[in-house]
Amino acid sequence: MAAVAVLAAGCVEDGAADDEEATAVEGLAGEGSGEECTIEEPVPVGVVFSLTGGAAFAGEYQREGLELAFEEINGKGGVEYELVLEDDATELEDSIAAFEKLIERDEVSIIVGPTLSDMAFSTFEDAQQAGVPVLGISTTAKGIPDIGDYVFRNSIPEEVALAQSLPAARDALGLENVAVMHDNEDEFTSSAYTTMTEVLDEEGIEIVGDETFQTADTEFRSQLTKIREDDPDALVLSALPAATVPLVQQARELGLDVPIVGGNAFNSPVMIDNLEDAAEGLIVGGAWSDALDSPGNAEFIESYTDTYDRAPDQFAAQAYTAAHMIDAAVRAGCDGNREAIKTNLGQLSELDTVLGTLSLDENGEVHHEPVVQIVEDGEFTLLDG
Ligand code: 1QQ
Repeated sequence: MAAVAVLAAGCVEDGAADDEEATAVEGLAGEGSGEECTIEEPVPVGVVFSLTGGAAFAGEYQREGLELAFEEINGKGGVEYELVLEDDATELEDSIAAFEKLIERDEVSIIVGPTLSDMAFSTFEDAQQAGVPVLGISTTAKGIPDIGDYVFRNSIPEEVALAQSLPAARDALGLENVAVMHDNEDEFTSSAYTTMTEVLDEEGIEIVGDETFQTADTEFRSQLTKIREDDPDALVLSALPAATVPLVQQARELGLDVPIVGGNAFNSPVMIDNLEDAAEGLIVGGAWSDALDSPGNAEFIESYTDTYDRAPDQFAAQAYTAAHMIDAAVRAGCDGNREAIKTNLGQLSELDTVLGTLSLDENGEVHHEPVVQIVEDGEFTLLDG
């Protein structure tokens, strides 16, 4: 709350017609550059995660990863970041309200989140209209960066993850044909389904079964029975974890023992914890692995585990990376204002991060190497394709 008062006092209220100037805060424009940059006011960073509800499996890790990184960064001195955290409860209306609050009331310089693409398609549009930069860290659906020039993400799109994981799975398992199942209600899983069918087609893998369900479904036996009759070499699944857990359990119960291949949403310890033995052989494409030899990864895992008493996952790693990207952008111009962050975030190139060496292109899309993993003996292990 103190930050809000400071911000209001620091606002340039000269009645400028130009929105950029009207929202610029003098105390957020610093002196010096890079590691020597000092900024008087704390830089307000809005955060919208799904801390409760269906996507909390990711949201909690995201909160922890982001808070850890900003605590470490604040310790460096010169620039201080102040987080304003909102829970969207995995509900679209809550996500929209949280964005509105952060934009209008808290006057944050940038927003990190939301957790789901399902919400990002609306909330990023609002941020774009308001001229507030946003950094998605788990929004992987196709088309997110196209929303506008204030929209960035560090979460590799599902199409990149799948373009790597499906051929890797085919090579490792000798797949010739597969069945596909997807949640046709959620934006991300629907978008991933389209990508899956495209990649399968390109790779010459035949689709012998194709079934759908909805986000809140818990009963999948009728679709799985049909798929068992199709006798595929593997099941390719586009679902959020809440549906994936019962779906995989029911598949195994029905004797559908084929390998199951998925994307980003599967790269979570929730899968292994809930599925136990049924998780064996799951193949997941994604952005991060604890086995990655990326800059700072070992230190990140150690520091996270010491702080939270559990190991990080991909969602924590992407959140951790977001803080470092924001800090790099702020220090590049030594300016914590919205416009400066937008400009400098857009120029990030070859940044060393725990996800690997990462760049953003002119569209705000992220580029780094995806990873493919398989669950073996209850652990994610890198799969060499
Ligand atoms: C998206 C996703 C989800 C799996 C994040 C939790 O990738 O909604 O785009």
